[in-house]
Amino acid sequence: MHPSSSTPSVHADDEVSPLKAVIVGRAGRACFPAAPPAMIAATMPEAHIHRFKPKSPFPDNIIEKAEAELDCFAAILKAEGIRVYRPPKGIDWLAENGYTGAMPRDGLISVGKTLIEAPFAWPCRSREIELAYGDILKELAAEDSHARIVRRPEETFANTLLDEDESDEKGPWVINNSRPAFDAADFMRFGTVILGQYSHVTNQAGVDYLQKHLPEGYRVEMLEVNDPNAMHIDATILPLRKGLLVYNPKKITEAALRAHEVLKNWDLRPYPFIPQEPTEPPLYMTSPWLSLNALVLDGLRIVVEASDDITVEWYEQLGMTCIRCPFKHVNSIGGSFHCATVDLVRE
Ligand code: DAV
Repeated sequence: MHPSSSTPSVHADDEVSPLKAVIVGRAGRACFPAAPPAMIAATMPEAHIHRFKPKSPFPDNIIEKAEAELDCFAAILKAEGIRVYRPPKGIDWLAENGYTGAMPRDGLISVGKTLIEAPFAWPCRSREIELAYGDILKELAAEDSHARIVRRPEETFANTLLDEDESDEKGPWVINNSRPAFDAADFMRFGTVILGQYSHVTNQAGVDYLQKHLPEGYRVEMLEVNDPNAMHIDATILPLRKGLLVYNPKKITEAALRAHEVLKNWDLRPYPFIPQEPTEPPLYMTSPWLSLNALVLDGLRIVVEASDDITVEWYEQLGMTCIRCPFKHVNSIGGSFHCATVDLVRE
């Protein structure tokens, strides 16, 4: 865990260069995140909406298996020579009225040598990074004097995002613009351009906040996405290597992607299948498009859900080598390999 003084603790400028250091989440005593009914209705699968209330833990057997899958994933990454940081075991999210520590991608984004904590829109997630990742953030700062860690400021805890009287400019989203809000998973790095989407958890003030904290010379550009339930871009687009990106054609068009100079000459491939809803365990929080929520190790190799044969075959046709890892129970509680990680260093 202790890089030499010459190795950075944070330095990532894209999603595909060789991964050298990463955070892998832990589930802990994970619970359905409670949020206002309008937020849940806008973002969560209809069949499970009734579970998103306070003190509603995920089933024990699912959490137990999810934890084992996360450990297996971390072991795969370590065996590849990647430095892996993990949060403490057994955090009681039930007692904290929180969600889980398994999805750190939503709450942290590295850009260059800066690591930014997201001002979550969901109040139940407001202390998630502090509780699960506070010590890791301190360690990263201690290891590398060039790392800049931007913690979530107090003013972003204000609980005004769903207030009616502030919501004139809300547009299609349930949140207003009364304070900065974004989830880090609504953004991806493409060199000095950060592509993102507005969503039910990301507002203009949040985009402005992110832009303000980016290193000099970096800028945010917003994608035109067709997704009335938008929350996180990482099941909509997936860069496989420099110059090749796959996307969900139900949510974004090739033209919308190519409109951004940074993707102008890229090979852009629509995912050619309709991903199927698994029967067990249920996808409590997401669509089956998690096939696009994979983790690229280096532009050649990619970690994919062990049973997802059609996706593995397709990625291999596109020139990737797939590393299979079982992850269905992590999927069940809200995400896949991209969600469960934070890239800290990509060479
Ligand atoms: O398609 O349900 C999941 C994104 C997870 N970060 C979806 C989006």
